[in-house]
Amino acid sequence: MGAIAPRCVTPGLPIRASGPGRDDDDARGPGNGPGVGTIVKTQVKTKKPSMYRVLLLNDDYTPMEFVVHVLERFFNKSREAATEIMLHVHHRGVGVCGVYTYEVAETKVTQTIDFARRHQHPLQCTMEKE
Ligand code: TYC
Repeated sequence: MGAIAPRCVTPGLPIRASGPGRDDDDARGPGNGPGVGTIVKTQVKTKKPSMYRVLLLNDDYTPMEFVVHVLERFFNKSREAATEIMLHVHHRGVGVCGVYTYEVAETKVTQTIDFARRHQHPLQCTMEKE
């Protein structure tokens, strides 16, 4: 099958088909005669992904320095930002490490909990829809 050469058209304006085998007749509006159709622009619908907050929970046993390290390592925080988040969690009980799409958030939660377990710390991490 031969490819159809693209034409330069203005959406909404009548276009006259040329030659045999024309196929523009089916979207005729008032005033469009034979061989004249109206280009209808196809709506391309895009959806923004849902975003999820990753939360760190306080506990009495995980060392502060370990929490700072987790925030640097898995959440790409600077030492200063990591320390601020860690202290917020220490004082308030819970804090946001970052906001991500579902699969990224899930990965970070798993990485954090696994890493804490391997170091025998009870640090807990969870996620919630924004
Ligand atoms: N509360 C812990 C301590 O006093 C420190 C800590 C901070 C633990 C944040 C967990 O998510 C956490 N050693």
